[in-house]
Amino acid sequence: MALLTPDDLRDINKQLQEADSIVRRVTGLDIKGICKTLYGTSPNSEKIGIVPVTAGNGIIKNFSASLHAITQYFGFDSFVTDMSDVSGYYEAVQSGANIILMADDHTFLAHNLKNGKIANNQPSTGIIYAEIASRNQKTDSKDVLVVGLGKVGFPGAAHLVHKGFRVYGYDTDRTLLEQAVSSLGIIPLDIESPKRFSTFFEATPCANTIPETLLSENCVLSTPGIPCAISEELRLKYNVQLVMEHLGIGTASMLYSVM
Ligand code: NAI
Ligand code: PYL
Ligand code: MG
Repeated sequence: MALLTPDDLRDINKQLQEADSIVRRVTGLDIKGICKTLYGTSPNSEKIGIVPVTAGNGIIKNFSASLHAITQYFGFDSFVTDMSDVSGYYEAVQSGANIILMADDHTFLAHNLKNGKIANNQPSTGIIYAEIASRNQKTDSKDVLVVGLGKVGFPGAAHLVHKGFRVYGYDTDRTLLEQAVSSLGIIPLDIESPKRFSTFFEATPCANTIPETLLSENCVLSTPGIPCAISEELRLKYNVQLVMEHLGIGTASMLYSVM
């Protein structure tokens, strides 16, 4: 998976406030409201232990501190352990954590030790960004384009199909696209005769993945993908309502899904 850099996490509180405000504008709900309706759960005095992990590429500067800021932003009681790895896990449990948040280079998990539920960041992120796209208040159209059908995009596409949307899909990996077509019944995007969309869900690690020919004025683009799927020039030209944030929305989705 593409790893975050400390730069991606700069001003995480500002990123969250801006994301919350655009999510409200696009859907009428804030991020917490989306999580509550999506999972039917609410916080119940959970205490979250955040454990830094040194495996693989090691600690990402600001990662644990950002998770601390994110969990506080959403009103959770949380702390970062002094120790890392196994010792940090032990410290978290000894200090009363009932939800553990920890990530190595492959998996970012939330584990609720009370009820046994566990969440993985990739599907949790795909599902919440797809849910936000599905709540585009500015259109009655049931058409949505999903770009990128990997570990984040595929679960998001599945969520949209289950919600009754007509899901068009595109991935540069033909095998993944064919899998999504056969298992989810999504419609492969015909690049030769493009249609314009009012709602997009994008999950790729590449820039400029959405060509101008597909954009319509005031469309919603909900994307966890880093870097951003459209240029600033196109965003301004089409007044694209861009929901894009680097860690917090996906983390909120994970936490509400394990309550
Ligand atoms: P992945 O590698 O499993 O899937 C990415 C997919 O995008 C692949 O199937 C690839 O073929 C496709 N792709 C690449 N270039 C494309 C293009 N130009 N057009 C169409 N498809 C293209 O990666 P994963 O785990 O699904 O992550 C996707 C992105 O989401 C990454 O940038 C990752 O860093 C980011 N991410 C962001 C999170 C957040 O909270 N903001 C959380 C998790 C992931
Ligand atoms: C969770 C993010 C979203 C995008 N890429 C994922 C990523 O960067 N994963 C790596 C997380 C490593 C954290 C490190 C630490 O500081 O504890 N082990
Ligand atoms: Mg996010």
